[in-house]
Amino acid sequence: MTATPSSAPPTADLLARLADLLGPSGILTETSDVAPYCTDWRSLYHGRAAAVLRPASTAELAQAVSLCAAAGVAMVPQGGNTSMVGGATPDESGRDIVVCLSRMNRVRQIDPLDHTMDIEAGVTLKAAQDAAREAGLMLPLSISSEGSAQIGGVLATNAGGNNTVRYGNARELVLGLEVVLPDGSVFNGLRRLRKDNTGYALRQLFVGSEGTLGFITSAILQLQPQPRAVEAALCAVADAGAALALFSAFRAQDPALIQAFEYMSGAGMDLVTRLVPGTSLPLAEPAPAYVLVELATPRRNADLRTVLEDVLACMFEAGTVSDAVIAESEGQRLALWKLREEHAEAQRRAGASVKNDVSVPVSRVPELIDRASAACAALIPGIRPAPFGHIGDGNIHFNLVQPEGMDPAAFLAQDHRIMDAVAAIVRDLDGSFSAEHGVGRLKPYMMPGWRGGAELATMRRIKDAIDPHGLMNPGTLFPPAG
Ligand code: 2HG
Ligand code: ZN
Repeated sequence: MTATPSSAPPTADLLARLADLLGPSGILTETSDVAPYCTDWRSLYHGRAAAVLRPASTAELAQAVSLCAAAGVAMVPQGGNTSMVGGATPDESGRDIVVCLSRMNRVRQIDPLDHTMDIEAGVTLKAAQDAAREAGLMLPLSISSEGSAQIGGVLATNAGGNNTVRYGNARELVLGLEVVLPDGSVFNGLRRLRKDNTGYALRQLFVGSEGTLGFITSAILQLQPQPRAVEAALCAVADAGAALALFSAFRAQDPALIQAFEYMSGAGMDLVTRLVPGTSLPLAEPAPAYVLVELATPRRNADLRTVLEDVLACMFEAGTVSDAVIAESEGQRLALWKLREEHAEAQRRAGASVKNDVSVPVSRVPELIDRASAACAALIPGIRPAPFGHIGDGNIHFNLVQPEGMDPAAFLAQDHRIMDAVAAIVRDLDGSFSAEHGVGRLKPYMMPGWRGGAELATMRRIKDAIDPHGLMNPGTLFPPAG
């Protein structure tokens, strides 16, 4: 069933019934209204859709899904449309219906004793973080697209990001989940229990399922205490090996203090400071590579600054760090983060780029960067590797910017060659071809080689059991069965 989605085009009668059910704010059918939902933000995919549904409640969504399922119409869940892999874009058939939960955007409750947040799928991650902060707590999930990304999509893709090193991926934050299943029935697992050993942890099946098993409509998320002290530093290092030596030094001091540990190449930083207005390097001179480290603690009277300075002093002495700047104010801390968060935007401004969101065991990151840089240079002379990312988790965005002056389309036409060359090295290092961005429509072709055999077969059996007619997000995650 996963191979050949046998979906039907929606009839005028179905669209009329959906319009009756959802009201004028709940459905878009004009081509110009639907168009923005048919392209991903990277502009890799340009699909078509018969309509966009915007239900206002779980009950409305459940009824709409029942109608679509009875009519055999395929549905594409879309949150903030920030997928890196085209995971929320309809195909070109024009038969799919896009479903957005942005009207379901309430933070229903924050429990200060349970440290939980009861939240609907359409809330942006940024709004969820703000709500937690206002309640004196912290939602410890942070990604570059948090201003647009919505909780439903963040959970459906098991987002990672800058704080995974301390708090885990989105998966680790989910205590409970409500899901509308592909037949319109509702799985209400909105429990806030830390201990609940009553069979399969179904919620975890939907986290990371990329919209192929149902619609996540709301969740109970685990919160953390709000940090009282935060310290951030940008450090100049020679390479990824030195970055890992610095990581080890902070871990040896106190792993519980490390809130983020991010790597940036000199080439990537150079693109940011040249192409993104309002950025500049706060160090005396450019370095081959950089680390942005952030320490945080909720403890009163914690002297984080001394911890940071002590570790950096040792690392200066050892020659691991050649220069560093510590943020002296919240404004400076945000300016350091801007240098990191603008990497994707700077690369977009530099022309076409090919992204490899890969992970390897942390210890093997230096080898990954060296070998993949050499392999890509041999493939396309002048190609510009700009690796950066969550080195503390072994997750590097091994992105490659087109050679100066090359036709962007000619560069992108080589994307599979580039991705395959990097993937071969990642495989050799026991890594993964997608650490946090997922599979989407871009990478299903890699699934048989990496997850084939019993693993992919089991995923297909789960898909077929929950979505027997292949109506949920067709073309995503699964390759055509051969
Ligand atoms: C990040 O860490 C995102 O900033 C995006 O995962 C990375 O542009 C990218 O490849
Ligand atoms: Zn990332």
